[in-house]
Amino acid sequence: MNKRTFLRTGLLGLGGMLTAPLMANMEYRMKDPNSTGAIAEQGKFRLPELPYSYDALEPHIDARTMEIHHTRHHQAYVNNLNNALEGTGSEGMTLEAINRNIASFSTAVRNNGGGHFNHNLFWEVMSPNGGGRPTGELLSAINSSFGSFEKFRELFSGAAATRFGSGWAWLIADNGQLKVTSTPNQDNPLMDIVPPDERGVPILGIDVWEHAYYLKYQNRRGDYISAFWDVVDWGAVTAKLRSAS
Ligand code: MN3
Repeated sequence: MNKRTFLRTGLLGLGGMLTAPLMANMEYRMKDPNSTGAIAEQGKFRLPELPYSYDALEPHIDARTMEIHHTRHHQAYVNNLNNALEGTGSEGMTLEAINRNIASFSTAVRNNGGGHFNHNLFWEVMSPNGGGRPTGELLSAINSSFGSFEKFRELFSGAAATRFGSGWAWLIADNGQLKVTSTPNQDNPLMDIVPPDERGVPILGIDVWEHAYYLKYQNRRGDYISAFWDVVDWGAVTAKLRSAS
């Protein structure tokens, strides 16, 4: 019996004892099984395991960067988020719900809750079998929103290159329409503090903090952005587009 089967069986066994918020969490987990770390277990968020090894994205993203990024940076966001949420009465809220209602939380929750959500997404949209071009419904949506894949790629790379300092560039889904946006620090397009026309469900994101590329690329952010396209998992992005609509 794997963990998910156990959770589902346990859910049936508990029957009417479950509260509504917990039911909502379970629903979310089953609908989006990729979002490991998105549900607090025993009141604590946790670092998800990567679905590939640290050296899997070589030569595009090096193993040492991946290991430090995951075990130090992402782990720190998780730890700081758990500390910052203590006593806020947020038990039972998903990571997504916290991000959508970030205006009602502290700056520490904004920075670290954003950091945890953003890195979960980042690991999920990359793969050693990535790269190439999107197909099917994702390609159709890109074509209808941007004109062509090449035009989208240019816009996204430009947003990533011109984000001053630390932050992220995003492809977001907003009522069936796709948009390219960027946010500073660990903000993201789910957050209610982002201007309404830049808000939406992120389906692809690139981390342009220096910690994401400095060991291999030093100050050459453009080279890192070019390399990112070779590891994008278009299947994962398509799945996120589906669950966004
Ligand atoms: Mn990072």
